[in-house]
Amino acid sequence: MSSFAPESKGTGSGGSDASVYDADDAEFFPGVKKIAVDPSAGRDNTLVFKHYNPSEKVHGRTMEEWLRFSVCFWHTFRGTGADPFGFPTLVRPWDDGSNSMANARRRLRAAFEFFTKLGVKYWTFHDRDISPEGATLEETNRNLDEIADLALKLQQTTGVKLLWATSNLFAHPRYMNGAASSPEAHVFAYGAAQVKKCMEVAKRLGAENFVFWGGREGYHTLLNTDIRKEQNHMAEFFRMAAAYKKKIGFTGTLLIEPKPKEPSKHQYDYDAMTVIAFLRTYGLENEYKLNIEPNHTTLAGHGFEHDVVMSSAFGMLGSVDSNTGSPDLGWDTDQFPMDLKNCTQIMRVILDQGGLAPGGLNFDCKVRRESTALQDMFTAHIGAMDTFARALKVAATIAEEKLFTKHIEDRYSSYSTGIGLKIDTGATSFEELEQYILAHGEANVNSGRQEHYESMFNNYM
Ligand code: XLS
Ligand code: CA
Ligand code: CA
Repeated sequence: MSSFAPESKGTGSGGSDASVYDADDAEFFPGVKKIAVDPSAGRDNTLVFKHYNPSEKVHGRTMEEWLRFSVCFWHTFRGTGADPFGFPTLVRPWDDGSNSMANARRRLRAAFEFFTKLGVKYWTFHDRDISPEGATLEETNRNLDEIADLALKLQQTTGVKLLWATSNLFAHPRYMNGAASSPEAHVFAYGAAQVKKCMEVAKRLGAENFVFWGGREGYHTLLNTDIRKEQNHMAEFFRMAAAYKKKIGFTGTLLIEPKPKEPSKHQYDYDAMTVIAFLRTYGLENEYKLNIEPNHTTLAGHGFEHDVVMSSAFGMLGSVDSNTGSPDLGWDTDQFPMDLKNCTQIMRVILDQGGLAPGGLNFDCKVRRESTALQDMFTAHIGAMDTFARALKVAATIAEEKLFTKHIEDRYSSYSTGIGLKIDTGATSFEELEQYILAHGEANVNSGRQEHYESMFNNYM
């Protein structure tokens, strides 16, 4: 691979000549060829795959089939590196910083070149990151339709598919008090109209899923909030979305993405079990599954893989926003997942449930604001894809050797016979259990052997 164009490196004042990228044959990442697979490449070459080989078979399927990687549009093509303390640092030569339709088209064409060179088969977007909001809903919808036409054309020429679309119901000031949980009905209606249109576009682009993330569906103070009314309204919103999906014949899976806080102080979709309880409370559990983001799981005070394990155990794991937080920070840093042990825990669940399709591993991640070179966009994704490829292989070995399975079976074996089997199958009562203890006396409790299991897990790395 040759080097990138000089203007792509580092910060700068940004593309006053962005229109050169309007030409049909414009290349956005000059010098980058399709990323190669080369396990023998040097350790300091982070622009090749050393482990991810899409056609390689692992545990009965190709890596591409197990991993179903997706690039998100918002961080990778709309992220600027701005933070509450600093101005944008990620200046892309094709992006003139404006909200024009020409800029939206350039970003989209750059994105599809990126997906293709990286070798990823899926992408994801929010309606408002691919096309600008207009002065009225009619104008906004026209913009979205025009960009969706281009997206469809780019999908057809590259073969890249849409993993999921979602509506941004949190950035516009109208949503400051929430959308589906807004105290104002007019705002609720606006959110519904926006999702209706986005779902139509998702259908047109063949989206395999549709995500709802409710960053502003929560509260900042209970002093002004009717929490039961707000959640009743959210349930109505989700009921109407499921009904509209059926009405238009959209076949994608509807997914709710939990997060405990940020930007709301308390978000109603707190974590996997909260969302599952919400869905069951309102009779929506057959219409929705969950999109789990490990960074959000850790913000909820759980371990990295907790929500993936929980939602899968209850048949509700639909897709994964594969990213990570920083264990030493308490907010949503959306970093690329580079930790082999963490990713192995995720892949064990995915293997155990027989795959994630129609969901996937969506990189809801952003390069650090200090990672300003265009090639950082590639190395970040390649590094995470290689980590997941290794994790898949380790998880496959764990599944095939069945050591953990056997240990866990042994640990619960007292439920396979006698009184244990009766408990397990719901065939006993408090009276009978009391008689059992009177007859058998004190319990003899076994060691949990946590360190043994941790060492065993280490032995696979
Ligand atoms: C924000 C969420 C968001 C959803 C899509 O924290 O991760 O990006 O994935 O709206
Ligand atoms: Ca996410
Ligand atoms: Ca996040």
